[in-house]
Amino acid sequence: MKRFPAFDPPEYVDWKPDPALVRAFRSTIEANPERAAIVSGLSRDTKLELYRGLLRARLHDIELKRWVRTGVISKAWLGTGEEATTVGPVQALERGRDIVAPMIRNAAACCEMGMPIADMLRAYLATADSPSAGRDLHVGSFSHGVLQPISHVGDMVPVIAGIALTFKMKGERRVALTWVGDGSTKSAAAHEGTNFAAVQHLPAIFIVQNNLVALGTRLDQHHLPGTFQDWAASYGVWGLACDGNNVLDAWAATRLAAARCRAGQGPALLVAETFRMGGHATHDEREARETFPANLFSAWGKRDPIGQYEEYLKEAGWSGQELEAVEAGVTAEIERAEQEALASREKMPAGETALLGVYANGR
Ligand SMILES: Cc1ncc(C[n+]2csc(CCOP(=O)(O)OP(=O)(O)O)c2C)c(N)n1
Ligand SMILES: [Mg+2]
Repeated sequence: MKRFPAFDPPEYVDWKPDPALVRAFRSTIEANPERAAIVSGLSRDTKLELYRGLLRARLHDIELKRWVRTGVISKAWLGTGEEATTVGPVQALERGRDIVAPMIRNAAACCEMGMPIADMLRAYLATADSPSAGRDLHVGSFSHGVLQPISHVGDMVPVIAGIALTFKMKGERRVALTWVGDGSTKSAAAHEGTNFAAVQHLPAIFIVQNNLVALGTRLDQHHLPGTFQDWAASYGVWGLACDGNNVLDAWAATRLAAARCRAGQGPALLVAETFRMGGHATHDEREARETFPANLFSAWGKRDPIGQYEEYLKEAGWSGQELEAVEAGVTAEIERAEQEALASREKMPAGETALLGVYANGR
């Protein structure tokens, strides 16, 4: 895809495929017969839809960065480098039936569940026609199956467990999914919710999104075991590890997890390994670079989920021009959304509307 020197992590600006990593991308899927079998059944359209989702996520974030840089907003929380951990799993669900609860790093889930991109951008502008009518930049939409997260990390785990409980009680073959950051796994709510889902055999998927950092705290400072290898087993839950930078692997792992949930086999805990290529938000990108040795950024930068997937698609027969045409379509989609969202600034909410819809009966 087109690179954006003013906004991309420096590692992406002159990104070139590394042949060994391109091979590893393919062998990650081929090495596991179950995942290889379901990936080999993916249609060309679905593969392209995954690509479209990755581009949408990246370009949505670039737009927000542009807004920060030009003073439209003061700050944005981005998922740069972690797009595959969100886009693969959401596309593996039954959209229209299943429920997701994205955290701030998973904004792409909203778009992939069908929420308009303009609404995502309006949430940052706090306009009256934004999803929370200007009250909160956390975004959700019940009608699209997206729960609006609250700010407290880990708290969506018991909420998702509760939703999965209703699916089970009503005998509905639906799945509820949320992401839990490596840092958020340390919250009491995440523990309670995971354990509740485990003992009740609920159709819930928890994706531990291990991006090696929680705000300014490195994984080795908050997680003594070093990895999450034993996390699922410690709850007695079925689990899988997946490459969070490989959209096909994340898709396939979620597909397997969802099939188990629908068959009444209880929850799944997926561990997706990835890396935060920016700061916690746009305000601390420099500090984030000081938090880790530079070679970690260069190693993960080479595994850019979009660059790597483009190489896979080219090997699978797509031409550069075909991929560029897809990108042009997504770029136009984002540009339209940006114009729509900016136009909404004429509709800022009146202060007293902050009290509406908070308590029952409008009081
Ligand atoms: C209960 C709670 N404690 C602290 C915070 C402040 N906070 C917001 S995000 C964050 C880091 C979360 O790290 P992680 O779970 O690894 O997710 P990541 O940001 O890396 O995606 C913290 C500490 C919060 N929102 N909620
Ligand atoms: Mg983290």
